[in-house]
Amino acid sequence: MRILSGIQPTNVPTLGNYIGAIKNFVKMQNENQDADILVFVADLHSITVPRDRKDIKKNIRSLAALYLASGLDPNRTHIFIQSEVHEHAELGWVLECNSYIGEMERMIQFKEKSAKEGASVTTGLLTYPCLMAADILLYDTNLVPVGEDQKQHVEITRDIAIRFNNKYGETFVVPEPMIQKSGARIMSLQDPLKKMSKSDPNPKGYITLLDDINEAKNKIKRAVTDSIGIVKYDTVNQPAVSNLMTIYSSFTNMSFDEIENKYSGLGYKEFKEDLSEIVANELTKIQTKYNEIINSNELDKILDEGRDYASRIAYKKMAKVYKRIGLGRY
Ligand code: ATP
Ligand code: LTN
Repeated sequence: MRILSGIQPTNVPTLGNYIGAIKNFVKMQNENQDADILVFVADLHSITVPRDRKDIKKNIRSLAALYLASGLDPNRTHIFIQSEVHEHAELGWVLECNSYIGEMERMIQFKEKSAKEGASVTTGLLTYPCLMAADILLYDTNLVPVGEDQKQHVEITRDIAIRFNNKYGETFVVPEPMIQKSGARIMSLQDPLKKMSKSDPNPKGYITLLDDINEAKNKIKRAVTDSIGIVKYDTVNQPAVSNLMTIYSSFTNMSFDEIENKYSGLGYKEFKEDLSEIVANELTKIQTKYNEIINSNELDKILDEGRDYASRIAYKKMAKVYKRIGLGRY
């Protein structure tokens, strides 16, 4: 079985990315000893909107180090940078020629992001799901661990794979998304109806894995709640507290019932104090490891190994794709 996922190196990953995606990669790594696992830095994806060169460079290395600091083990998981395996872009093009503008325009993320960009929507923002499909299909991926917002992109990947197989003969494995029951959609700390996002213009809405520890604690303490005053998991009437409980539960493995019992009769203050300590402990652990890794040669060795491993698989698949279509001299 093969498991694959990636994250865009836009800004530093948030608690949402950590709980919805990275923690899940680590869990799958530790629970599936026989699986072949690839996790990459989706740098080609990060240029669908304009980015500063220096930021891209810094974020790529930083994301790779955060994967390791979060518990990905280079002896178990191959970590690489997407643009260093050129077949991603090549297969992306082929899949663009096997998908339709109408289906790309229906993607929720395209609708949301293009609305934000106004007049300067790039073609890449529209065709992005074809590149994501290429990332997945190049490696005969069975399972794709992602947060809730990426489900639609894995579904379109399935559609494209089935369509290609029907047209050219069995070429791609049809993948399944792997989305956790709890924590797949962490909400903003300032607006519980909005997804926590690393590109939110208001930094109080999110905590990144590299935030200053005191600042992170303050963001929890100042997170919006409601006037009901009871720690209760009720996403309809108490979405903000429920979101904080999801973060609490994800870091402590306590159930919502257990958390409700622990804080029964107490207000939000105690709950938030405890949660801010829990988050601070988790961030401190990650940041300590991150600081050991970020400037090491070890990181480059790991990324070289990951690139070489991924390239060997991607090269073969690409030759098969060209052969099926009739391109080149295969
Ligand atoms: P951006 O704001 O730059 O679009 P993002 O914060 O939405 O970024 P992505 O790089 O698109 O992050 O996502 C990386 C992974 O994290 C994906 O698997 C995505 O589903 C997951 N993810 C993103 N935001 C959340 C969230 N708020 N809760 C849970 N999972 C999330
Ligand atoms: N589009 C994803 C990142 C991503 C990805 C992938 C995830 C790019 N390629 C392949 C899983 C599999 C996002 O989070 N924005």
